[in-house]
Amino acid sequence: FSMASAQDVSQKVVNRFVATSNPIIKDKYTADPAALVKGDTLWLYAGQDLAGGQTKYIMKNWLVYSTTDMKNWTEYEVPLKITDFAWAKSGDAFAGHVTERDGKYYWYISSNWSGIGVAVSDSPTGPFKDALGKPLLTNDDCFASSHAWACIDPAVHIDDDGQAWIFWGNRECYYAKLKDNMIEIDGEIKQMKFDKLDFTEAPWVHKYKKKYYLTYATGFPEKIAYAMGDRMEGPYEYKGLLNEIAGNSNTNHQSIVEFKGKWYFIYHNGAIQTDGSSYSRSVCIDRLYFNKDGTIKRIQMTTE
Ligand code: FUB
Repeated sequence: FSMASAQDVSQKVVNRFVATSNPIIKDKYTADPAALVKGDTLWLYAGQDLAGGQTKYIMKNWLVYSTTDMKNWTEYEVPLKITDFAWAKSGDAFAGHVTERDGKYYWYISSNWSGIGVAVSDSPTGPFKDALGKPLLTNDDCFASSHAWACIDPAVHIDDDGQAWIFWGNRECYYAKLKDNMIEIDGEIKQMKFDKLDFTEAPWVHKYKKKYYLTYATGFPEKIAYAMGDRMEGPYEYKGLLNEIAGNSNTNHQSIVEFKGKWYFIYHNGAIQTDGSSYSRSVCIDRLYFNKDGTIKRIQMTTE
């Protein structure tokens, strides 16, 4: 168990700010949040939207922030860039997810057409280095893939028995086990299927009171839906929507974590007044509440 906290990291701090309203980051556009809770710190990883009013993605960097109270935030120097992956360098810094095992931090990333990669660091702030020099997963690993973008949006969940699982996909949802070294797929790649899985992208798995929750973006413009199961591999039962189209953004990408006894729904919208849009998004945080039967209440998207 690593106790790395905001105080003992080596990467340079580039900014400190107080966030009392949504979007929490206002000096840059940030998208595809993925949070990691370690000890008393919540680490927030996101892609940076550089489009500035243009109507296409321009995403070259991933960013890292930390907080111990969900109000005071620290931003560190850029920990990872698309150019750190030689095989993906002309792509964009699409959604990723950072997880920790045995004191090492693994950042699973995607790029729009090159595949899913993994970078590793001894610190939650990086610097991160491409662990493989090639993709961990490509479109060829997505056997049902009928289009070029199936291989994006990785999310990893280490189960209570220590087994790590990776989920990913666009239009088709895939999953596999990871080996203990976290940088190799273990065994078969499978496709997630169930009755009402109208899956667009952005899978995320969390666990609450022994139940597994698979959340994902559905439709387009996207809303976030969720399904519940008793095992990581399902079967999952569709339970409904969690949020609506997130202000002015076609995409909607969630990260769900428990921090200091409270559950949070972290996502992005396009709400910054001047030129917030589908390509200039902003990370927001709202509370997530469970009902007594384990279902999740609709998220109230707030400006607070
Ligand atoms: O940010 C680029 C892509 O848009 C992500 O990979 C998707 O989840 C969507 O948010």
